[in-house]
Amino acid sequence: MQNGNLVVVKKLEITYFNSINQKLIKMMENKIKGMKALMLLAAAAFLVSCGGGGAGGGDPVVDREYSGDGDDLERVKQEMVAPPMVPEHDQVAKGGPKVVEVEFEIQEKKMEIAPGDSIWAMTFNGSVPGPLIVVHEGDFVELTLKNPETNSLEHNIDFHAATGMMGGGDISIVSPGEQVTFRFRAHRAGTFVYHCAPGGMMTPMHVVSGMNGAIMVLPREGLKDEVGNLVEYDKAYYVVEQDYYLPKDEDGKYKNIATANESMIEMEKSIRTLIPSHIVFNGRRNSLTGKNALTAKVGEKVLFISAQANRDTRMHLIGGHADLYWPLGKFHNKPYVDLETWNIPGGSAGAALYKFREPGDYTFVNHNLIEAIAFGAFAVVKVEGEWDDALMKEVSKAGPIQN
Ligand SMILES: [Cu+2]
Repeated sequence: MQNGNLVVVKKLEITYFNSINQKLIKMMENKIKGMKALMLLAAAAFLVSCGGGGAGGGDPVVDREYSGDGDDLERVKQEMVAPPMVPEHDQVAKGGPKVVEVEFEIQEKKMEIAPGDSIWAMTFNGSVPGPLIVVHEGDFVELTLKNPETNSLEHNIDFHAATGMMGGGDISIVSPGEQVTFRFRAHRAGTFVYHCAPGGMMTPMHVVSGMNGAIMVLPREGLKDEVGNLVEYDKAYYVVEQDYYLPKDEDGKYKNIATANESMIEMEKSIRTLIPSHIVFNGRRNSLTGKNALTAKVGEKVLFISAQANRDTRMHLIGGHADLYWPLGKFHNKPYVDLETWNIPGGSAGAALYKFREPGDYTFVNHNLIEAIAFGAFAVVKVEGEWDDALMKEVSKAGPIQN
């Protein structure tokens, strides 16, 4: 019996261990299958992310090569318009790459930036920011920069969208009475800052005197949403934050400065505080409010192109969102969705798209609310259309508390 029992026990043990082993083997197989599936999923996700965000038709960014200097390409002239407007352009490129001719005239001028406060501004084409340039990936930008002899300082331009020669800064230095022309290939898609960079302390001083702006390089096939479909905007606005550092006199009042040269001497001290006196949108406080407010209609998709050439900022549309925000303004990155606030690091430009769904006044702010309200970094978007209860409904108006 004992032997028999032993045999039975052994048999049972063996059967038991076999079944355990089989279970283990099954689990291992399932795990491997699962891992294989996960690996396949990850590979698919990687390919999708490349497809949605891969640059230049899937070529790895670091392997891209270029040929031709643009000499034989079709030429078109782009008429510059003052901010917040953007120049006429196609969202999807028609035909092959072109040379897009752009002309900037540098204007040094006294400019009021808040009631009673003025700065000796340095500008491209007379506005702060300078005008937005819009081209397509692969186009060449051919800029003619004119420095009239009525100006008193040397200037140039550094395009963050350009490659080499300090973004063009080294080959675009112009003294009063001179002009210069250079060309660069816009070979990276996205929104990019440009600014004056004459060297040394002159660089930050010219930038915080208003000499900055942005260029938008659209993918030739247009913008893609988060699932890779073409997304077209109904209108675009160009809203740029500017920090100013107005020098003060012994009484703490802003100095009334007579010349651009004097402004540079005074500002060398005030910018070192790192504390702006004014932070505004499009050059001056209330430049985009009241009768100058931005406008849109319910159902319209609006592209907001923003920039800050010097400090970090954070854009926020009170009562709205960004449906799409291309990370750091670069269109071959898959757009983020559903944003409340989007960052613009100093020295960069950003792009966000929003479809307005309710009418009303939306305040577009730098969501450091102190910088928005106390310093002036805000704009207003007036939106017309029908109210939609599906998104918000006023259930009862404010009244006495009911028990
Ligand atoms: Cu300059």
